[in-house]
Amino acid sequence: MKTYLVTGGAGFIGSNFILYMIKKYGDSIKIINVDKLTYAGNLENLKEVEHRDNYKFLKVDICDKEEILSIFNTYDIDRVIHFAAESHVDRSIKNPEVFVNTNVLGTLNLLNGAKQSWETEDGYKKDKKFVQVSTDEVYGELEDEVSFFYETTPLDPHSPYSASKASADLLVKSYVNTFHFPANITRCSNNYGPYQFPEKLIPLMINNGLNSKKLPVYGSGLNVRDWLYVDDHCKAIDMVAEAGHKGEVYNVGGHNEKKNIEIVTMIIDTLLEMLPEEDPRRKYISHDLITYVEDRKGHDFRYAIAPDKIKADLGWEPETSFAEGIKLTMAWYLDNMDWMERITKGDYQNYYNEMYRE
Ligand code: NAD
Ligand code: TDX
Repeated sequence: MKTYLVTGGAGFIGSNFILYMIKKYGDSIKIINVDKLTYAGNLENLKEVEHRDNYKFLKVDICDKEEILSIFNTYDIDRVIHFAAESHVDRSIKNPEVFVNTNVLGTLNLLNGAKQSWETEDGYKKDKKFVQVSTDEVYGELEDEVSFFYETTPLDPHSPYSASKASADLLVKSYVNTFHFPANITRCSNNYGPYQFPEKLIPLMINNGLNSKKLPVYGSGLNVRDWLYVDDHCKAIDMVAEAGHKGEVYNVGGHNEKKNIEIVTMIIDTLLEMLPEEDPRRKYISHDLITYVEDRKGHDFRYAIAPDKIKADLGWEPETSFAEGIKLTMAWYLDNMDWMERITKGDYQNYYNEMYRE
């Protein structure tokens, strides 16, 4: 039975990954979820699995070196799937320090924990793998409408967030080069789906729309992101963990570029399509809610991933069309408004008021 150490498993992608893996492998794997439960971590996402014997949650900060070492000494970990991070670009512009601590030093602690527990006299124990879940933002931005990020594109991070992720990637790469450490790096484009915290574009717009609040579009609204349904991403990570060639980087993208304004417009139209005629919220939902606001500092123009290598090497391709994925996502939020209400109380409300000056 393989044991997975999933870091950041209470966050958006991490919790989707744990649910995906338990659905796929049932009792034949064990999952240890290590999460500090920052504002972005929510154990409610994992209600479905929390009572299982093959799932365990540990409230641990990955910056705590001793705790991380002790986890590796206690459990025989086969796979590290490293999601834990500070993940929001706007927050990194306001407060970069926590991004360096968690994203860089936290990653170093995990690398050291895995290395010391996997090392043997002549290499590493068999079938061990560390997957660093990174981002396309480490490549910087595409200034035109036609080119793509490849694994060979030079790293050129622009925000404190992407600089911290690029630093972590370079540490992983250095462990591969120096110590032949068994790792892969995945770099994916913008994810969307259930359980995403409403500081990110899609859930923020859904939440605001349903509460007849303004829809704040940064700058011109013409910036482009390449959207990937979260389950497709989870599948890619599983495939990389199992079959990724040691030391390789894999880009994971949705072949699905959209301008931000297209996304916001589509959300309004889909809300109107999905809400029943008698729903009182319909009255307030319209394109008039769209409000252009001050641009993000250093706002990257366009991200677009070429996922050719992961297709050629591992046979992975995105399976969910955007039309299908956005409907699944919006249906989930409509069915889980109580989830949204609970997490938008408290800290998030303070952040929102400061960010959008309400
Ligand atoms: P998220 O912010 O929703 O979740 C992050 C999780 O990490 C939370 O549960 C939080 O409590 C936990 N965490 C934060 N600091 C920690 C610490 N010091 N110790 C232990 N746990 C800590 O993030 P997400 O959107 O799920 O992203 C997961 C990973 O995927 C990140 O590494 C991110 O860089 C990467 N990524 C995300 C996207 C995206 O579109 N969301 C795209 C590309 C890459
Ligand atoms: O209120 C908003 N208005 C707006 O116009 C917000 C929150 C965002 N935007 C724009 C900025 C971006 O061009 O929407 C686009 C998407 O923004 P985010 O959801 O903040 O995502 P992004 O900055 O692209 O980063 C995401 O993808 C890469 C994740 O947050 C990262 O963790 C991941 O690495």
